[in-house]
Amino acid sequence: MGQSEQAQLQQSDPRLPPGQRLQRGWPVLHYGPVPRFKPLTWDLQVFGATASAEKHSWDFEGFHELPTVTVRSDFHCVTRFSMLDNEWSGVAAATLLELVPPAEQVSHVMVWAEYGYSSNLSLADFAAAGTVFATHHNGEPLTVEHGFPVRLVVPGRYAWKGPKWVRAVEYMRADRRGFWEERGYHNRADPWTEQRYSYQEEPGDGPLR
Ligand SMILES: Nc1nc2c(c(=O)[nH]1)N[C@H]1C(S)=C(S)[C@@H](COP(=O)(O)O)O[C@H]1N2
Ligand SMILES: [Mo]
Repeated sequence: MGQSEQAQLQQSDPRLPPGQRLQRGWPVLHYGPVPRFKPLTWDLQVFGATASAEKHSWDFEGFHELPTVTVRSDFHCVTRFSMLDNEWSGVAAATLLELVPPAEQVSHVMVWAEYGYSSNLSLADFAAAGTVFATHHNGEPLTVEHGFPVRLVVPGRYAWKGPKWVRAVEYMRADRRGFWEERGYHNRADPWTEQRYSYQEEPGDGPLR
């Protein structure tokens, strides 16, 4: 099979959203430096509009005692590369919601990472079955470049919605833009309808900028 035929086949894979192509290997892509992991001070916090009005945090050991899941999903970067059928293991976002219930009015979350990177999600996207705080990819611990010790994975959204080096989840009573959402990227980020840029947003897709 020639290379162009192979490319044709790949482009016609029904798992590939419009405008995306398959990527061999796993590129490293992020803004800013790779943070150094500090085991003694690392924690993962849940704060903001919790039902108890208290914030909650796990240290590194505590987080690794939480129940884990393994999920398979496809990964789509807005720069147009996709990787299909990734196996992610870690703690389901739904588990965090059970352990630290949000207040009734919570509609969105902001997921925070080292150095202030952030991304906002609807509560529905966050609670979705495939949304996971991943510690492993295809059975291997995450490397530091790919987000060790924990990154979020949100299937069904462009990959910038999944912060690497996650440190906190903020429960919110209203939507607010995260790092890329403030810088010209679409608030909803659905790859199937190519919600790439904020100029494509319709009324109701996100808060005013
Ligand atoms: N903390 C942080 N997380 C991030 C980013 C970033 O700049 N900082 N970039 C996002 C983008 S745009 C993509 S495509 C994926 C890339 O993940 P990878 O480097 O593991 O392929 O990480 C996402 N998570
Ligand atoms: Mo990306």
